[in-house]
Amino acid sequence: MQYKMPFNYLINPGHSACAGCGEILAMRHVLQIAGRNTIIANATGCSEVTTSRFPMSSFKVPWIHANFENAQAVASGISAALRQKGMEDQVNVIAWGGDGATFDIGLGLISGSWERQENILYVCFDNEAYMNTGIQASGATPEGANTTTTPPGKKSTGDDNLKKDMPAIALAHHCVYVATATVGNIIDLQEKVKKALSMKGPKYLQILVTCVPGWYTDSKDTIKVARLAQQTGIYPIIEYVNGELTGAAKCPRPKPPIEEYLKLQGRYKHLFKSDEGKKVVAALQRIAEENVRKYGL
Ligand SMILES: Cc1ncc(C[n+]2csc(CCOP(=O)(O)OP(=O)(O)O)c2C)c(N)n1
Ligand SMILES: [Mg+2]
Repeated sequence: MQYKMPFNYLINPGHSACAGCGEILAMRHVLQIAGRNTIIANATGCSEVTTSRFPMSSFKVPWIHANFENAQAVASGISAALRQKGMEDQVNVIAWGGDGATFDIGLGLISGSWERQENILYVCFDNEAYMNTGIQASGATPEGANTTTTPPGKKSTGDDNLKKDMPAIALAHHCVYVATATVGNIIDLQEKVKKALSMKGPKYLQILVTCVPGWYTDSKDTIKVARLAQQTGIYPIIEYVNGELTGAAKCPRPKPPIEEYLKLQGRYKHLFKSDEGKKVVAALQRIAEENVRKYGL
């Protein structure tokens, strides 16, 4: 039986994402801007398993399951087929996936496609860990975060690796458009999707998406936490067109201290309980200050 839905989203409700999931919110807005003439190749992760449980799908556009590592390679094939049919300018090709799929597992195939300068928008939903499989640390996990593979304890303050600078990796591949956004500013996110899709060539958009169970946040704080990531300077919101910095979201004055961001998230709770932990808080504050200096925030 078909129900008549009272809304017109290209991702229907009825998916199984958590209440307060930042990722599903970002996906919905990317797709609303991209519109119906879009084909999506989706890397395995929460974005996929919450929306496409057989035999159902939340998507109202052509959507293809890819493996964890090869969404961009699937998109390469779609893009080549469209070129062959002379339809390249009529259809948006988007590959998307989580930070694990992007920063780590799929990076080789993303790199090859970028090298070939293919006309694809790659969107990374960055929730800073492998959430779908139970909160394992990825290359996007920030220093100090508690994940199931970086648990804090007597000799550990959580993850002790620095977050990879993925936008810099995209820039090194001469992507025509490279930007970051958060679910804390949907208008900015939408404008970036619009701009990216107006350009021909490889595009990279990285969206910070709050994860309620993985960050141990309250569902009601999803937007607030994402905004604080930008406002504290820890997650710089930047935009590059043809390699030139064209946008950088300014921090408010006075800038909120990093503690305001960290204290809303259980994944950083242990940092406030030991001297070693407080050193990590200070290190994160220094990273935020360095971002402010580097991008003029
Ligand atoms: C080659 C391979 N390794 C591991 C997995 C198991 N796996 C599926 S999704 C996933 C985690 C996804 O993390 P991320 O890309 O960050 O997306 P999120 O779920 O956090 O949105 C893992 C480890 C897999 N499907 N294929
Ligand atoms: Mg993830």
